[in-house]
Amino acid sequence: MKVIYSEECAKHAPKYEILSGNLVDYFESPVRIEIIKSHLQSFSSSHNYTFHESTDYGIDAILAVHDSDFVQYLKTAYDEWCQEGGDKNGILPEAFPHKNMPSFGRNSGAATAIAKAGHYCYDLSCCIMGGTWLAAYASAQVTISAAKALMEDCSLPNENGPIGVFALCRPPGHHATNNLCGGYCFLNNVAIVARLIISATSKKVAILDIDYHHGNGTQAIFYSTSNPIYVSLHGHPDYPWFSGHASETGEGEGEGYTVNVPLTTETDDKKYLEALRSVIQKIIAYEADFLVVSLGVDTFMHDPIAGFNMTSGVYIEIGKHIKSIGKPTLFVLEGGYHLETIGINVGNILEGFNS
Ligand code: Q9C
Ligand code: ZN
Repeated sequence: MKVIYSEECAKHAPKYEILSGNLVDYFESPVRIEIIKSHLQSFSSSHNYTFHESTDYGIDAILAVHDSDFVQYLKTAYDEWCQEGGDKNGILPEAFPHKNMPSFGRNSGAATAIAKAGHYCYDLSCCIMGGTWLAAYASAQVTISAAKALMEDCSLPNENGPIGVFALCRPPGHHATNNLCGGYCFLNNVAIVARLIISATSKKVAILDIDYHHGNGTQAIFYSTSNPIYVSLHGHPDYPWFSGHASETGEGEGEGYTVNVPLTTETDDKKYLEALRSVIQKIIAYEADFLVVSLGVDTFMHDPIAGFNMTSGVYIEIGKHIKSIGKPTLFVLEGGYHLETIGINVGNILEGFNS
C-alpha cells in the first residue's frame, strides 16, 4: 500500500491550546505523523507499505474548494500580524463576528490581522504561525498526490480486493469550510480530493468520515450536491457543537446525500460496528466509484479530547468493513491524539483493509 507524506507538514507546530479553559500542550502535533510512519515502517506483516514524498500539484485544486480571500488570509496572516507588532508565536482570534453584531458577514469589518483572525476562524484551535500555510498547503498536496496515485493505480489488477492509498498528512482538514478554519483544520483535504476525483473522472465519490468529531466543514462544502455523498459517524453532543444532527440531510440537489449518525459518548466497539454496518449499506446503495475516508482514531477509549469507549482491536474490524465496500479507497488522516496508540490504531485500520 502506498503511503504519501511530506516533511513540510511538520512546519505548523503551535505550543499550546486552550482546552476546557486550560492552557495545555497542543494535541495536534507533528509527532503524530512521525509515530504513525515509524509504526507502519516497522509493521511485521505481509502487507508492504511503500513511502512516497508528495508532489506539488499547485493551488488550483485548493481554490476549487476554498475562497481566494480565505487562502490569501492563510498565506499572509502571520506576516501582517508581525508587521502590526504581534507575538512571534502566532496569531489567534480575539473576537468573533456573531450574527447580531454590526460587521457580521462584512469583510470590511475586518481591517487588522486580529480582526481577520476572527472573521476567518471559528474557534481557538487554529493558531497561525510562520509555518502554518506551508504545512497546510503540504497537507493538501499529500492528499492530492495520494488521490492521483489512487486514480492511476485503480485500473491495475488487484487480487487482494480493492486498492487503497494512505495520505499521511497534517494538519487535518474536515472542520475547515470554504472560508473558515477551525478544529485544528485550515484546508479541507478530503473535500479538495473529492472534488478533484469527480472533475478528473466524472465518477461518483463517497466520503466516509470516521473521525470522532463531526466533519462540519466537509458537510458544509457538499451540502447542496448529490456527488459526493457525505456520511459521518461521530460523538454527539460534542465538538464542533453546532452541527452533526441526524436531521441534517442536505438541501436542494443534495437532499438525502448528507448522512449523520450521532452516537452517544458511551459508544463501544459493538455499538460502533453496528452503526458502521448501517452506513456501509447506504454507501453501497449509492454506488460510489471511489471511497474517501476521513480517518480519525480519536474514537479510541483513551483519546485525550474525545469520549468513545473503543479498543485497538476494533480498528481491524473497521478496516475490514471498509474493504467490504469494494471500491478504490483513499484514506486521509484526520484526528487521533493518544500518542501511545495512534500508530497501532491507524495501522490496524489499514491492516484490516489490506487483509
Ligand atoms: N473539548 C480533529 O480531530 N477542540 N479536530 C476540542 C474538546 C478542538 C478536533 C475541545 C478539537 C478539534 C480533526
Ligand atoms: Zn477529531
